[in-house]
Amino acid sequence: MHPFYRKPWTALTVGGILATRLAAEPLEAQANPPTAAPDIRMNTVGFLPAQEKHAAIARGCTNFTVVRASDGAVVFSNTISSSMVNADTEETLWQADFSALQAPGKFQLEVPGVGRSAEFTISPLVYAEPFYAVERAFYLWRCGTAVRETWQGQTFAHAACHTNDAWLDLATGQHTRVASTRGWHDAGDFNKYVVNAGVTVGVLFRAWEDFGGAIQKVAMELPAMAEPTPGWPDFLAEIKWETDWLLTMQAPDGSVYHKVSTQSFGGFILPETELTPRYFVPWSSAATANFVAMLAQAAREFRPYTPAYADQCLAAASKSYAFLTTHPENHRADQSAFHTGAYEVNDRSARLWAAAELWEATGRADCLRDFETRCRAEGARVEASFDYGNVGNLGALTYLFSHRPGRDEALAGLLRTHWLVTADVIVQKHLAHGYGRPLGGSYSWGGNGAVARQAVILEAANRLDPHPEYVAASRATLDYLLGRNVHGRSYVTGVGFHPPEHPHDRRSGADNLVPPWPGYLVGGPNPGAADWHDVQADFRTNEIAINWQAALVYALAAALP
Ligand code: 9MR
Ligand code: ZN
Repeated sequence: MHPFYRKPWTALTVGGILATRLAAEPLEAQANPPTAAPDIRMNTVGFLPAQEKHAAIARGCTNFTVVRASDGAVVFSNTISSSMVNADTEETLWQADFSALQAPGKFQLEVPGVGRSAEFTISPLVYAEPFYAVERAFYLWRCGTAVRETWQGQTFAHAACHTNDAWLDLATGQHTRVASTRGWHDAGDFNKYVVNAGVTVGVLFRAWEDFGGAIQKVAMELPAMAEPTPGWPDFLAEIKWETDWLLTMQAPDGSVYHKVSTQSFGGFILPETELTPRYFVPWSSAATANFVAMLAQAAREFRPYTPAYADQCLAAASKSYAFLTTHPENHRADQSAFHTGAYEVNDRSARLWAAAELWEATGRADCLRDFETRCRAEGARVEASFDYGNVGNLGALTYLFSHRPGRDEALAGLLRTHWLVTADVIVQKHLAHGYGRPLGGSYSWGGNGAVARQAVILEAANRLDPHPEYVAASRATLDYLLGRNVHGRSYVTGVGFHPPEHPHDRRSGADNLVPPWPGYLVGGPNPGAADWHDVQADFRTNEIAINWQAALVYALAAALP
């Protein structure tokens, strides 16, 4: 059905890296029978005309039609192409393929003996509205200001919050407040964590670099800001809200505080009513390295709009890089006074990313050497899935697509090969999975974000070596997250069929509105393939978070016209 023969499986042994990773994959998790999911499970937002179109049907069937939503006229019919046992959910799934239907419109799938699907759209613009909602969710996460959104007839809003951030007491022992406002709340909680900002900002900037032209066509309707200066693209203005905060996280010696946080998680109240003191948390080398990478990248991306701000970002990045070179050991933050998100990770991958970004921003030979030494030491490794704790892929991308002279072309070539092999494995996992999930049967906290982040790997592979399977697998991240999954539901609030209603989000729990704040991706099934519960208390599967959200912004941006 899906020819993907370009690379032989023997390629898996390149560098010995991927073969090892595959062997180390955990066994498929135990499945829980899903409750009351519809039998027809598919992306219920819809498809681009040329996109592959698949539905998984959880009841025996032999043929199906696609009908026009307005009058029920049959526009397409086909036999069921195959049935298969999906290992991670232990279900037999019948596969409907209607990729050949390309005409724009609103449709439903109709399966004799099973039923009708929710409505879906085929249109070149089908992802513009989801992109709007999912990107605007960052604006709604802004700390230190009032925000407001009207979505599907409801207005979601809160007043300016956490305007007293933050106390230095627990970082330096000084009873002093230093301004650390702005930034985004991390997740369903209101704290601000530098390490998790790293992969978030890195992936957002990557979206801008890769799809900035398409992104700019979607008006984000952000409130007018005194700064950045008019003429900034909304997408970059949104990231600047975060970098403005990040700049406050640098200590005078160049180290970077790990986070700004209450000592314990607060209750389900609106952020402006959370008046518990918030503190700077002692520095960590992981936060410092992420800071260097983000601000070096910011300098590069912001320079065309505000050179002075770009200079400020670059100076900050350079100062913290100098600090890191004199503190080569992994230094954990002392978080003993805190019970909030730890994000305690080894700094190795962030140091590699930082070196790549500072090289790309400045051309400094010492930074290039630093990156290449680290990259070689890692065997030019490419991560098959990445998140806040392993951001090396972001450094690899900057290096791979750089136009600067001086690279070790043999190393670049090896990295490129590893990248493509990694992408090929993702394609194979996508094809072997009953819901086309590009992460196969591996589930973890925030796994939905990890699914979306596969799009970053796949789209880069497609730029390195264009191949329609990469694009198809990238779009399959959207299919899975928008309904082609064991629950037959969208995992994004306010978007698609039967989306999450009770995310672990303090704003949603505290306001008096029935629907949750819109546009947010929930963490998703974990530890089993079907272990997702649309229950507010379930922070393990039903929380929202900036790092997962940024990945979905990327996957959607890739599908904008
Ligand atoms: O995404 C994080 C996940 O990888 C960890 O296993 C989990 C427990 O430490 O924490 C997750 O991050 C949460 C953070 O600690 C606090 N804010 C909410 C985040 C999403 O659940
Ligand atoms: Zn706030």
